[in-house]
Amino acid sequence: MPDPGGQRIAHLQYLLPVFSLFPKRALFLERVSGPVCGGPDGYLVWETGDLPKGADVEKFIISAAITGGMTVPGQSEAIPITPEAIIDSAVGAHEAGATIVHLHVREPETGKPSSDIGLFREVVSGIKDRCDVIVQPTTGGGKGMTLEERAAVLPELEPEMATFNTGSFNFGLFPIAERGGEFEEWEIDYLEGTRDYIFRNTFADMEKVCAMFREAGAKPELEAYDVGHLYNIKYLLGRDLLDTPVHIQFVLGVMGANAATIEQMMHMRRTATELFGEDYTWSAAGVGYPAEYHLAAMCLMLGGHVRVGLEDNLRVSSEKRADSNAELVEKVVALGEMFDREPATPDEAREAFGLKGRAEVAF
Ligand code: KMH
Ligand code: ZN
Repeated sequence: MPDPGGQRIAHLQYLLPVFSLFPKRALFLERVSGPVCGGPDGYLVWETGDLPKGADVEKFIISAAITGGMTVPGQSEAIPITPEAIIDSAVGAHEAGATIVHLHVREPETGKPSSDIGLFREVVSGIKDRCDVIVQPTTGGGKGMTLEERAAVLPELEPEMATFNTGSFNFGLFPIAERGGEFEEWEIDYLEGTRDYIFRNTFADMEKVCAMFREAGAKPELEAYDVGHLYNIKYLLGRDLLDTPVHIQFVLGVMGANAATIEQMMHMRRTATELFGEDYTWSAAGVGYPAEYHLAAMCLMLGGHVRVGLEDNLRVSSEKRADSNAELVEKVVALGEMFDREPATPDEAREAFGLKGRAEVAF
């Protein structure tokens, strides 16, 4: 038994839930002299019983990024292309636990990323007819689309949420073509073309899009790919162009922006907290494998939300390519269980984010 007079160091359940073998119970570190078993040198880990009231970690919101706008179909047969396939994949992801589905559309014949509002309308209304998942179209679009094309989903669909990209940067996918594979000619051109591609989101662009979000009554998910983008968000808040609390997603691992490492993720999170205090919600999207799940595990430990999906990552393990978005969601649900966190329902997320509700959208 630990010495009752010893110094209690920390509630480890809050800080390092991965260490807890006793879910819903509290572990404490006790400072002792000399080497001890069961804890770091000089500390004894002991269990004290039920967690203090209110110590349960909140539910987590899973966003499933279904198809993407910067990848090409030749990268994986699992990437859904037609409106029917995108709808089925989104509904399947929701059934597996996704709270939000993040959506792009593709030309049904070729699989090329598209900004066709008719395709968007078909997809979002097809999903809405089948389930109550939060439908979140992109305003990032794909290579070569104008800002007007990318942002047209806001006035046209008036969604509950949409993505908002918070800075310009190089977006390089050309190494995928260099690695070789079974690609159509247009796919190689598309990927190769990113050698000279800037994903443009200037201050003027962002100011315009902020106004469009307010007009549409949509909540932006603020995509921050690098630490400077957090300062751009601060600027927009300072001009009263965004409503609080903001929801920020750290997107790490794009070639041309910040890396999907534990250190950079912590740097982004720490910087965001310095800039915004506790007055924001957040999630992370790791691009590639295993980045997607490394970042998801960090989000789960640190109280954030998560994003997975074929837009960002094509593997479910180092041995196996993903067959579906649902499979990627299932893995993050299982990861959540290990951290005593369960997925939020769409209505719970609506409440947490203060969304207007699915009755208020224009589709
Ligand atoms: N393609 C991802 C790296 C958006 O669609 O607006 C980021 C993204 C942004 O999903
Ligand atoms: Zn996207």
